[in-house]
Amino acid sequence: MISSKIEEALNRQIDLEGYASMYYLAMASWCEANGLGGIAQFLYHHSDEEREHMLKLFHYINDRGGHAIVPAFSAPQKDFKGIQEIFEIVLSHEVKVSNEINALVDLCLQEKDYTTHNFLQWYVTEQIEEESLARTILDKLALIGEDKGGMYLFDRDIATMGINTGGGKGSHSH
Ligand code: OFO
Repeated sequence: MISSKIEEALNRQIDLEGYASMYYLAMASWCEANGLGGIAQFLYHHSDEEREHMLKLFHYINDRGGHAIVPAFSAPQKDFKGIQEIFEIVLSHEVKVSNEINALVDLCLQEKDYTTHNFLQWYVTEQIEEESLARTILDKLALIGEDKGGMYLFDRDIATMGINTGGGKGSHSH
């Protein structure tokens, strides 16, 4: 049985993971509408992964005697200046999620909830991967700069990059 304090905190995490899924979906749609099919594919996949992260929390809360709640999501922005802005938002959102996960881990120790602490380790590892993936992409974009040919190749290559490294290992282990 989880305490109501932990239940509330996990429900807040549901909100963050679900919002990430919606936000990445909005980004995917913008890319698809703007002829960036590869990046769109990567972001659609990333959005699916965030939904999986959210669902994992639903099952955990309910299995432990709590009640997982579907939050109201505010609509994410629909227009973006470009790819650079998109991946800057991705990185800053992932950093925020990592901080929240760390705070949750801390709360579990305070509350002596070692089961939830153990459950959260998967998220700790996942966040390291996600932050590093977003940083790698931003580094690549900085190298490409205004080079149209480079962007063409990037759009082609990133489609598979998402499948191989976008948390693939971790996300499918449950
Ligand atoms: Fe759920 O890993 Fe990103 O936010």
